[in-house]
Amino acid sequence: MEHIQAAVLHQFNEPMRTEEISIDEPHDGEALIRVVASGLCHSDYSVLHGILRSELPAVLGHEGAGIVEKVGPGVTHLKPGDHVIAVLTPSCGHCPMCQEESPSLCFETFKTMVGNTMLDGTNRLQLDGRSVRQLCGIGSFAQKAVVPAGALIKVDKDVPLDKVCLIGCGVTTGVGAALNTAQVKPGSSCVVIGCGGVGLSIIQGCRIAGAETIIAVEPNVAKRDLAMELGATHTIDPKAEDARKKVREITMLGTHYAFEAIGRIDTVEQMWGMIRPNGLAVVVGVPNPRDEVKLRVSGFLAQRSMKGSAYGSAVPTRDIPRFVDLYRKGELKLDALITARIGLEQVNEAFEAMGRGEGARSVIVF
Ligand code: PAD
Ligand code: ZN
Repeated sequence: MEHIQAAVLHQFNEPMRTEEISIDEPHDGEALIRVVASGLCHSDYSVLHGILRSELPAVLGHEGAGIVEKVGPGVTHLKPGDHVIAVLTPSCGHCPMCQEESPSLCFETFKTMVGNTMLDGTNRLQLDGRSVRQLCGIGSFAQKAVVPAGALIKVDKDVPLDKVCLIGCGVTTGVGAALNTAQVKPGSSCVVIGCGGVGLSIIQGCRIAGAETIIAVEPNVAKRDLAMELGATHTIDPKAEDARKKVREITMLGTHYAFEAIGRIDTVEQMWGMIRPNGLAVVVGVPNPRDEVKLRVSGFLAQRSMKGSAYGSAVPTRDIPRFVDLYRKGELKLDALITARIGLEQVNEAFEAMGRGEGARSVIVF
């Protein structure tokens, strides 16, 4: 057991406290990593505010990259010194979803993402004798983390971990939603509602797929500009204009694809009126999971469809190296997504800025 600094959430809607906690050795099928960098995602924000629930105390953070320090028994694909990106699915390989090659829906994810524990239901972090949860089985707002080894994907040592950490969640969620979930076709039209780290990654995925029209809907002007830089062809300020009407003006029939990347019910419902007959609306944002959406049935009669996207329908062993490669080729722009680099003790301020809709991605660099 050793001692590390971590940002610990004790109460919903209260700031996290940066304090010393203890971390155990990795158990069977786990690895201990030194966290090099971690992005801040809106899903952390939702836990912070009790919209997504977790047992507390907990260490949040699930968009991390680091260096392996120790591996537990039975781990053969990693060794100390390996550079890794932590991903949102442990890809157990034997549940029905993994067998169907849908590891983003791996049954074990319910332990790591809902329970915020390791796969055996326990945790490797303690504070004053109490067990501390790790968000998504990761908990990257800490100097070190024990993570299920299946959720660690090795990357080459020359890729900057303080950039590719974004591939751990937001980028894979966004690019994957366009390339895997929607399978955006060349020449098609897309609208993306919400241009934070996830929405801007969807825009990049649509551009990489060869979409001709990419409309970004976002109230923050700096992020509308960033959307244009990253591949959008049009932008809409939903505070100044009726976004649905404007999408219809640009595309006549509506778009082939729409993506919601905020996590609001009203914008999920709004997408339905933005897509054309045969169009596909993709729910990427995560509202309160108990909420319900209302869709007019006429949309179904025109063969419109709506589907969800979990972690960009990613197959991490295939997609993480693919996205790292796209970054290296300059096709996937990560540097532009990072609007602040911060220390662990600035994590609360950075989430306040996220709450105000400012900045694309903040990254904690250890
Ligand atoms: P973010 O807070 O960085 O970005 C949200 C953006 O939406 C901000 O730029 C806001 O300004 C903008 N916005 C707010 N209101 C409106 C509006 N009415 N119309 C248009 N834009 C608006 O969040 P993020 O990019 O980190 O995450 C976005 C969502 O994706 C969030 O709900 C998060 O929980 C979810 C997510 N889903 C998965 C998944 O697997 N499906 C994974 C990771 C994150
Ligand atoms: Zn996330």
